[in-house]
Amino acid sequence: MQQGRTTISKFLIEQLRGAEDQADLAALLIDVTAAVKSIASMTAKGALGGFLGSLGTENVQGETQKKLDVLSNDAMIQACEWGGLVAGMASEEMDDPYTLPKEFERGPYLLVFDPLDGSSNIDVNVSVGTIFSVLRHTKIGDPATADYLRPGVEQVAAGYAIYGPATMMVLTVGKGTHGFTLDREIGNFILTHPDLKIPEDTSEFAINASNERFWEPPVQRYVAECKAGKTGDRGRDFNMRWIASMVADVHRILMRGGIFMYPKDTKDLSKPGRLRLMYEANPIGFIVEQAGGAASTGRARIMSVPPTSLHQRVPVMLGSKNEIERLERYHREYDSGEDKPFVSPLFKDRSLYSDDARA
Ligand code: AFP
Repeated sequence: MQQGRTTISKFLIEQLRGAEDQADLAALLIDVTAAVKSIASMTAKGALGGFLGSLGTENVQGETQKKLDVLSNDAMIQACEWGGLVAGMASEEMDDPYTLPKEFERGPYLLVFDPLDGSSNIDVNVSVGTIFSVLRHTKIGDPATADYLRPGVEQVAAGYAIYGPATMMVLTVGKGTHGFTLDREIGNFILTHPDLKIPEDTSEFAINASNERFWEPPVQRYVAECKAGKTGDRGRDFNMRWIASMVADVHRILMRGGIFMYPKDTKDLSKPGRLRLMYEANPIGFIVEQAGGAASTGRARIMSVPPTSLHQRVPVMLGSKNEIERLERYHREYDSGEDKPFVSPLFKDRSLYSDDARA
């Protein structure tokens, strides 16, 4: 299809042509693009629209809700609830799944989303995004929470919008990962990045390094080697980035390679990581895998993790395939006791881990 001319609607219709069991999927994704255009308009207005600042409320994650968190959530609900394409929706901003008003027809899909990812960046005008995941719903009647708890391999579509200097959407229906840029003059997304591919190797990593002392040893080992650069085992220098909007860090990785890590840490033992499986790790994992990358918890493929709750968190490491495979090897060597005792440069000659640390 023609780069620079093909609209997202035409692209989706072509990609899904003939896929009978996905007849309505293109229509649902087009409804999602309508919500994204609305959110793009609000984020672009910033302070002029009165959209900045917090509401003084907390979401189910215990995180302060920004005005735009709730407004973006409303935009996704209003664009997708009436078309007879979804049976229900779930979101980072809603404790429980959304039951459609009784007047609306129920459809064959479940839509799960983070309406505004990176919202702590919105007040400082740094890129934020929307992440979405589509699952089939084959049961009759309104879905129960348990009906949403499907592993990432069962997603039929996933994607994100990034509200940056340009507004873009990147999505997959299982046939590669493709990028579209919003032409604000005509109000349509145009195919600009067909068949995105993540380079298998990279020298750029993204992690919130302030958590270093809380990471597991395999992650500390990996990051220490990146920081040691030419002087260490890797024999080459690495660069580091951390935008603190997952969508923005992931978009960079799709454009030029890299590895993104939000690992499990001991800062809050009740949380096995910060990122949520159903509406952050799974959809981004699908996008990354379809672009030739890998997405792992460090010990398992993210998309194979069996969900146990709607807002479940998982450790996330994703991007250039060869780096993910190295990280997984470090986790295997640590778990089996094979790796040499790791002495973090943070602790100089004192061993960070006494023998009982492995217990
Ligand atoms: P917010 O939506 O609360 O800003 O969180 C964004 C996010 O879930 C993800 O997009 C970032 O990669 C990560 O959190 C940033 O976490 P830190 O603030 O701990 O670096």
